[in-house]
Amino acid sequence: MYDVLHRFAFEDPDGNGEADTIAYGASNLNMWSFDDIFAAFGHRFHWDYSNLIEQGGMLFHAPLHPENKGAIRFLRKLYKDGLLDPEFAITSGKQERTKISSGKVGFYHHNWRLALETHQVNQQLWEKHPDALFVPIPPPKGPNGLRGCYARPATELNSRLTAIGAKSEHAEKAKQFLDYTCSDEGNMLTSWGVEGRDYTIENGRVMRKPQATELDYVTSVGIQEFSHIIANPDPIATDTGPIAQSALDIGYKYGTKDLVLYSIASSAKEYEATLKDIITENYQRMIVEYDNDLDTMWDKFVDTYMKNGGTIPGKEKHDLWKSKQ
Ligand SMILES: [Ca+2]
Repeated sequence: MYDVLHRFAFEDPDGNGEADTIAYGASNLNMWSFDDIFAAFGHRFHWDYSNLIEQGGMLFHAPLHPENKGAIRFLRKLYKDGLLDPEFAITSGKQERTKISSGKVGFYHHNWRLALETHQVNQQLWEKHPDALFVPIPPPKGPNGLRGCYARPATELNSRLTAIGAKSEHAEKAKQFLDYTCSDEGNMLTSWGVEGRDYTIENGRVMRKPQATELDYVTSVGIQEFSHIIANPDPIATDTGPIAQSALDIGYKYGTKDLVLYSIASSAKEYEATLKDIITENYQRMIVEYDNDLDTMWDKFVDTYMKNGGTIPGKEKHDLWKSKQ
């Protein structure tokens, strides 16, 4: 991975004669941009601050796991060597996306479960670089062969479930309707909207009209709703279909399945916003201030975390988990 990033940064992939490609695009949206890197060093979960890792019958707060230091060391090296966006700590998710869509980013981490959203990145990319394409790749392998990514089954997309009531008078019609949404025509309609109004097809690619990318509009006309409920793994009958499918395949193959507890402790609201800020700030510092001793910074981070209520939501979740064993 390092070598590929190095080539992105220094071998002028867009051929404009300047070393102006950001090898690894990232944002300040917590540590989300580095999810796969942490997984490669043993951090097995989606970067959600409420996640806990089981070890020896005890639950650990994932961000406190010392194995994360391996990932931080790697990210420090990327940052120091000019392979990580030097502005990542002050770049919002939206700004990151603008950089990616402009064709100035070689690699970034995103949730390909949301293939329709990711398609927007490619669509914007094609405006300047018609031959360019972001494609999903398996998560990188760490020094001990570990790798993983966050993935929920396609049937759990957005955690929704569709059911027909046992006493429904129109069960057969409801079934027909669900069947329709799974057909090619129904898929196109529920995924993209009405052709001409919401999208056009150019060179076999779906090009969404600007309004069809706005959440309010999409919600008001019902686009994307049924495709998410049905969670057809191949919702798009264009060249984005195989991309979405390969992303799902990667999710199935490498997705971590050992999530211990995903519920929010009742104390979470009180403490977790502060804790989240502490994690983000300290992790960013540990990457950016690469000349400072990592162990010292790490200990200071753990100390600050604990002093600000770090043990409380963890204990509550631990007790809840134990009660269910
Ligand atoms: Ca260049």
